[in-house]
Amino acid sequence: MEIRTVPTTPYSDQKPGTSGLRKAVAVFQQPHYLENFVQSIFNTLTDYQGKTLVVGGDGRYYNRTAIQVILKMAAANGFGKVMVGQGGILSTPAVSCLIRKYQAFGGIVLSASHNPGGIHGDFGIKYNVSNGGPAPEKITEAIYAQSKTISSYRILEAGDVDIDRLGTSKLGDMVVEVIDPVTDYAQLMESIFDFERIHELLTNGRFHMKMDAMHAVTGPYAYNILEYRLGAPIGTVINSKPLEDFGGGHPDPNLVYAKELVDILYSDDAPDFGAASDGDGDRNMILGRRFFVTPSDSLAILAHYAQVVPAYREGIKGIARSMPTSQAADRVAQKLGVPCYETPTGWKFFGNLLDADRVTLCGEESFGTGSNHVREKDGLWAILFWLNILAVTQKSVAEIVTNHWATYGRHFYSRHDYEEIPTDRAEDLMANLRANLGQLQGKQFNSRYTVAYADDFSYTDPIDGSVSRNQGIRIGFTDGSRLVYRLSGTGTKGATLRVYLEQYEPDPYKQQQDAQTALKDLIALADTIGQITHCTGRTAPTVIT
Ligand code: G16
Repeated sequence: MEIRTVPTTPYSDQKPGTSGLRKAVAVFQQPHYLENFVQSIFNTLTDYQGKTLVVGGDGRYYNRTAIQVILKMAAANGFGKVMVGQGGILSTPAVSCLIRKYQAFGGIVLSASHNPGGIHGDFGIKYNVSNGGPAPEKITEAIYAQSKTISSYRILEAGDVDIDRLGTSKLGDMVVEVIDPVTDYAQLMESIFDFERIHELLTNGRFHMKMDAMHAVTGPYAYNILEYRLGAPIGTVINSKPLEDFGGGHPDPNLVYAKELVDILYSDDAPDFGAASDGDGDRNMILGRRFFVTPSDSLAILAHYAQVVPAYREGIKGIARSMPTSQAADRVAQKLGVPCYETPTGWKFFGNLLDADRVTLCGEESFGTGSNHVREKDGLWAILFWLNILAVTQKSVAEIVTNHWATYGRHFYSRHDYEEIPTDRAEDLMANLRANLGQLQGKQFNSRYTVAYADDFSYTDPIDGSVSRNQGIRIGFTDGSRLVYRLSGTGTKGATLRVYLEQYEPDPYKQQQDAQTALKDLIALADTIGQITHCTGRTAPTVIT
């Protein structure tokens, strides 16, 4: 088998976003596009010769094609071994688990996460480092720099590897091991949670749940863990077969896109518990009977109950949340006497804090929660955590959440997304906000809202001192309310403006309102300050979560 060095020319648009490079499939299908990016990754790495790489994806269209290319390029670039999930399947948290367990050099995850898939959908690729987490900014910047000057890539001239059959084969000098995608991850979950108590809950005949895998990667994991290992009734996991186009759906577990599950949980004979996860299995949505748990509240509640879970019995070291995530978790951290860190959006910012053992739990408003067990957010982990809490407390989801609000106060929270707006308009809106920050300080908008601070969030990593600027406009009010504006780093069409709204309510009698009603005045203020309608021409958001 011969190693070929193929001449190529750079593409100018290979800058990784919040989570890797995400583009329409058609973009990835351009000549050498994928190869350029993969070689750019390899060019930034040192001392990987002979070492192991983990490769897998969420099963979306182009996954299998990309894996064959990556295998041949890994062999040509000198990796010693690639571990690949059978059928090309590996969830994002499973990749993180495998890198850590087998001390691999790194991993490549093929996914555009919650973005739609299929031939007309999106594809994505991200590199994870040896701690199992997403490459930090200095590496993604280096990959981007490589992609702008690349002139050739290396690939092995060889036939395709059979990735559907478990076992080991050779590709040139490199070993390819096709592994079961689920086993190692399921064992990790078993080592964290009280499987006996969860088994009792799921088989007592009184408790009912549904888990929507949205035809994405979590299906085989959820089936194995919930139905096979924990004994939940067959049919507990719906839409469990991963499909290349996610069955035409949008594998984003929120109230809009997980409609089938939401309808079940809001029906007359709704089960007690509902959960969904996204394309690559790292996000989660938690529902009770006719009850939605915001991801921000979920993080705070997991932190409050952490000690019911065997792995966290000794208590947690600290919590980290992304800046736009509500401050509900901060209150729990304060009560527990542990630190709470505020990081920019993107799971990669949690890696250093987890490695340094400063935090145990992390979470984001974007339906992501996780812990120090891996270095990615983890959808099924969050679902098992909730089941563990429900099994131990024997309370309903609604009781748990409303008790939490009564104890700590409620952080009313919502995110309004304006999708596919022209990029120049979105950038103008942000530029105007930035330009006006100085004038906002101290300004009063009505009897309730006086600006306490207004800034463009900047983060200095407490471990390595690296600084990340321009991470979103924060406007905080004297009553503790907040407005945050930022542009998404994961969209692939135009720009997506995200407006995050948060308001604190300590009075239990006022906590039962619907969030949109409670936030009504703040929503209006977001338009006044951000000039959203004026700049975008939109009078309403595309998605409200
Ligand atoms: C990714 C990141 C998350 C981030 C989310 C939304 O999630 O890993 O940290 O919160 O995108 O980012 P943005 O607001 O920039 O669109 P995923 O699940 O898409 O990989």
